[in-house]
Formats: sequence, structure tokens, C-alpha cells
Amino acid sequence: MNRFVFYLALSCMLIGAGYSQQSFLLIPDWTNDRVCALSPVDGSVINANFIPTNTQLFDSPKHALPTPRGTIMVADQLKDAVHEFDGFGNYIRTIADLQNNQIDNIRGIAIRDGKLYVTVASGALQNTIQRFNLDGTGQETFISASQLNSPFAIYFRENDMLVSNSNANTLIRRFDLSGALLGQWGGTTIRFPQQITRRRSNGNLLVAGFGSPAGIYEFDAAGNQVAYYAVSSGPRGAYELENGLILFTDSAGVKVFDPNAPNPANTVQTILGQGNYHYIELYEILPGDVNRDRCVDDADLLEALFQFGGSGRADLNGDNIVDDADLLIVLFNFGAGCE
Ligand SMILES: [Ca+2]
Ligand SMILES: [Ca+2]
Ligand SMILES: [Ca+2]
Repeated sequence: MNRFVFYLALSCMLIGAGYSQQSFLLIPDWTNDRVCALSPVDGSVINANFIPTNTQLFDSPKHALPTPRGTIMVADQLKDAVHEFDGFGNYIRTIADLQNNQIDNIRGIAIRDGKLYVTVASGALQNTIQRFNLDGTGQETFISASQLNSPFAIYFRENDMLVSNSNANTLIRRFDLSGALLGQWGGTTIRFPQQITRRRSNGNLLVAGFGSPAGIYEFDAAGNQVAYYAVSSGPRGAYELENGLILFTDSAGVKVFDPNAPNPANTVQTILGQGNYHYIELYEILPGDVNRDRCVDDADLLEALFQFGGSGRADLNGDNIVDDADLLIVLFNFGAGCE
């Protein structure tokens, strides 16, 4: 018991001293057919080739989305497929594609309550949202064609959902959680809205307006526009970093701007160029979750034990050796995330 208390105290000290098992932002790149990993703190590049270039699976990777089990779904617009990868970027399987599921010209995806939602803009299921179990079975039409017009992104809230559409008369529409249309949302100034994300500092929503007047639009929860940042002629997604700057993507780079500056457009800086970048999602790692399956259990402990004294992914604190310190992080968080 005394030893347990000692370990608890020690692991608190170790975690306080510096912790390198870090969460990251997933950003797909159409030019290089890959998915990049950036810091959610300051936008710095962690690994530009997190899911490396893969022209078999990718042509236009649009949206990389974490699942509740720690895997990552990647929707590819022109390959017409949703692929699943593990939390380290290794391919697992293809969840849905054109041949098997008639999903043609797909864009944003979403996951809620064990279901995958996919926007479809062409083919037999044009202008629908298709819904699947997370293994790709159980396909059904969730929102039908008459209510959408070239859908681009899905954003779930507690009691409703928003769907952005690129055609001018539809824009952003609000639905209830069973898919019934509630009405237009967010006004008609924005054109060609793409990704919708929550701004961490104030709970407002950031929407990338891809068409002129292009830029990042900020709305309150009711859909009133409260800010407009003219920082890009064609943004696809925006995300507020922990340092307060706003990260965004367009066909020339991943960039940041300062929303509090007198003229935010003057503060734009490119973090990652030489690519064509799309939606932004946070991949969160549970402390101690060596295998990134969103549960800290025996499997993580065993990896740390097997790698003990050497190197490997159980090196959670990033000091290039798997030792007591890493083992304690697993033990200290044992059971976290597990059902
Ligand atoms: Ca490409
Ligand atoms: Ca685990
Ligand atoms: Ca270590």
C-alpha cells in the first residue's frame, strides 16, 4: 500500500514534469494524398506524413475523423470511399465505397451514437446523407435528396444538427436528430459553406465560407453572424488553437491568423504550404493509452512491459526509453476510457 501511494505521488510528479504523449489535429492534403498531424496548441507540424502518401486509397482525402475506438475514418471525395486507419495511421479496412454503397462524390462525415454519417453529392444517392454502423453495415438514407443541395459538412449539437451545402439557395440547414428539417441557419451572406467547428474560447461556431465573399465566418449558437475574417479566398476549415490563434486550410496551405488583431488578414502566416488542405479534426490521446484504442487496460500494460528497457510506442513521455516512468503513466490511468 505504501508503495502504491509512492507510485501515485511519483507519477504525479512525472506527469507534472513534462508529458509528451500528445494529441494532434488531423488535416488531409489533396496534393500529396496524405493526412498531416499538427499541434492543437500552436499549429506546429508534428508529422506531415502521419498517414503517408497513398495513391491507391487516396485521390482527394477530404475529412479525417476520429472514432470512439481510437481509429480514424478518412473520407475521400473522388475515390468515393471511407477508409479506416488505426491511431498510428496504419490502414485497417475500407468501410464504404462507390461499388458497394453507391456513395459518389462524398465530402464531410460525422459520427454520433455508434453511427457514421456520410454526405453524398452525386450518383444514385445524390444530395443525401447516408448512415452506417461503424463497420460499414446497416446502410440507410438518413436525410433524403429534397432537403439538401450539394452537402459539404455535418455538425452535430446536443439537440440538433447542421448541414452545410454548396448551392446558394440551401447554405446551412438545421435538422433535428432524427433528420427532420427545422429550417435555414446562419443567414445568407456566407456562400459555399464547408466545415463547421466549435470555437473553444466562446462556444461560437466557425464556418469556412469557400465562395465569395470568402473567409471564416463566426456565428453564435442561434446562427447570428458575429464576426467575419477575410483571411482567404477559399477556406475549407477553421479551428481555434489553444494559443487563441485560428488555424485554417485552403488550396495553398495550412495557415493561422489572430482573430483579436485590428486587421486579422494582416496577421496570416503559413504553417504548412505545398499542399491543398481540407477539414480539421482533433485526435485526442488518453494518457496511458499505448495502443490508442481509447481504453487504458491490460493490453497497454503488456506493451509497456514487453518494451521495457528498449524503445517503442510505449515510450509515452518521449525520453526514448520505455521504463518505470512510462509504466507508471499506464498504471496511474488504468481503466480510463474503458466501458
Ligand atoms: Ca490528390
Ligand atoms: Ca489501450
Ligand atoms: Ca519513456
